[in-house]
Amino acid sequence: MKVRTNEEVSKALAEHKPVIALESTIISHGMPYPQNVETALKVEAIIREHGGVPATVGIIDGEAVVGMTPEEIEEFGKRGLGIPKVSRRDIPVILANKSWGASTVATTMILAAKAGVEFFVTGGIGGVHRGAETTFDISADLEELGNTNVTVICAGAKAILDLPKTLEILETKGVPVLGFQTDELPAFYTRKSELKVDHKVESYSEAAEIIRAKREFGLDGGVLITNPIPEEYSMDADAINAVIDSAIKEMDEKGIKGKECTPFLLAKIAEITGGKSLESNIQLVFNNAAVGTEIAKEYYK
Ligand code: PSU
Ligand code: MN
Repeated sequence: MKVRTNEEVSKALAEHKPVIALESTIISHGMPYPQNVETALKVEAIIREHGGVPATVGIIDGEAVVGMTPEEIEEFGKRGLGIPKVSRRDIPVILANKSWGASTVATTMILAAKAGVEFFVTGGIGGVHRGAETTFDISADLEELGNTNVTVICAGAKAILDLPKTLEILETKGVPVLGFQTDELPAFYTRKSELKVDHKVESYSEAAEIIRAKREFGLDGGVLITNPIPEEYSMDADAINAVIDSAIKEMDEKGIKGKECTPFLLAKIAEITGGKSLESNIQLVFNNAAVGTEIAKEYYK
């Protein structure tokens, strides 16, 4: 399969410079317009300031793209939920129909790996949903992390998920879960979850060495680096958990299922918190972009 990369990305890959993939579902389904576009463009700018090359990923007219133009990013943001959210299972239909598709974490990893991009920065990953013991709703992101050779830098996973079960699946799939300067799994809006990561990394170079060890040994699959939200933007745990509980209750009452769950919950949480959660969400992505690019720089040194 052909993946379209732009000139800047192709050149950086050939020269073993740090290229950082970014997902498009966070733009179309994760945030409202126009903050989604502003955030996506600012994240690209932060990556450049730190000496990396950003590559926003998605599917455009049936073409897999690793490195969108600002105009394409704007289009993803404007069309929002009008663009289908594309996880691994959806890729063939979108390619065959020559349509647009917003890449989830799973799909972004697939396209990044095909282009030869090792690093991918985002906000939060999908995981095991609460109640998965009856619904079987487990994000394809976890399967992808188990199989595909991409390092994902995120702020942990939202408490809309069952975090202990998410960690169990990651263990089963053989995914190292590293904490950047923390031994506790960050829970997206908050720095803490009372769950331990596999290993605390103290520095960018330590993280880079672990990724290199996995690649040199030929162990296929991803590496997950969890980076806590900066203290000044972190939310009160009890308050945000109450919001999450009520959002999940409304989702169940409305009978929302499957791929609609995560976008519904993200929008509901932003609505209930009056945009406060959105501000935290934006700031943690900025922070991940900075940390992810620094780790990538160490990796390519
Ligand atoms: N979690 C977030 N923000 C997001 C998502 C998850 O905090 O925007 C998006 C990502 O694209 C992720 C997807 O890959 O939702 C997971 O959806 P699902 O649970 O349907 O696999
Ligand atoms: Mn799901």
